[in-house]
Amino acid sequence: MDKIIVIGGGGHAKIIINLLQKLKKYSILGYVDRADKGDILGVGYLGNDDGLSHIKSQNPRCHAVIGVGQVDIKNNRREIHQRLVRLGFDLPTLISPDAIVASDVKLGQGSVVIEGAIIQPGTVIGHCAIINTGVCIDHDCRLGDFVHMAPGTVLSGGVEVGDDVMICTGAVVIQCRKICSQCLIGAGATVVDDLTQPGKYLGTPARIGLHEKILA
Ligand code: JB2
Repeated sequence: MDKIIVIGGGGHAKIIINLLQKLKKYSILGYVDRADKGDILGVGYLGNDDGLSHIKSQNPRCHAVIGVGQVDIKNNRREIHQRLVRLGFDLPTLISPDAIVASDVKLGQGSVVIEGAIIQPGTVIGHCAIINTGVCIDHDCRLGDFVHMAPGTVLSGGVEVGDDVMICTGAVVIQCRKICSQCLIGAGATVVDDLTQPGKYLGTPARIGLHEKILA
């Protein structure tokens, strides 16, 4: 069985470990974090990121998964990804056996699809995306890299989402709309227009946040 380590030891890491345990495809060596968070679902702490190079040299074919999640546009998932690639780790695509993913859907390296998510035919998703619990992505959507779709979010058919977009819990995007890179769609928001300017969009219909207007 291939070995894998989990980066991070918080809430998202717990979801990832649960998924790995269901997949029964990898032997989980442990998790790395800035601090020891104790055992997570029976998986132990391996130290901080300084030990990654040693772990890789001892386990040359070990894979890695980013278990650090995201609640804002700014996050360090890209840096973590770069560090892992530099050290030679491969990041597999992980799809929960309890998700429904159409056979022609394309998912980039390091993307994860969590329990209850549904992804319909024709959809293409970049690398290191989080398609979280109960997400619904309809046909022919295009999602960039490092997108996080939080639990219960919905994209209707033909939606395009750029890189580094965070769609917060329960938000909805109607069909064929385009969201540019570096946007955050607030919890429960409804996107009915194309969003062409990076920023935080809130409410129904989703409008750019007051803070972003002042800065613009
Ligand atoms: O560079 C890093 C690093 N940055 C943060 N390397 C390593 N090895 N670990 C890192 N961390 C660790 O990730 C932090 O020390 C912390 O233990 C963990 C983040 O945990 P937290 O529970 O705060 O957030 P999360 O990222 O696991 O989950 C957020 O995003 C998810 C998608 C939460 O808000 C969840 O509710 C959400 N579902």
